[in-house]
Amino acid sequence: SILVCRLHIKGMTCTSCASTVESALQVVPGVQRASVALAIEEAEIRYDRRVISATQLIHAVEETGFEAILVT
Ligand code: 9UX
Repeated sequence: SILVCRLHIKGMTCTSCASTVESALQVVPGVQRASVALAIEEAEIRYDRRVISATQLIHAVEETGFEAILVT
């Protein structure tokens, strides 16, 4: 039961910010793939919805200190 979601992430200003968010997402149980595009301030995450929800993915981003909003 694999889904893809995109999150808009506020406050990332450098590549290190983007790496922090990307790495945090990649180690979340249920996440199969996560990539962060700094230029468009977005994360695209492929995840198993039997393990984790989009809301929990948002919380995982916010633990790194950035605000996240569900795009799709
Ligand atoms: Mo870059 Mo982000 O120096 O919080 S790591 S600004």
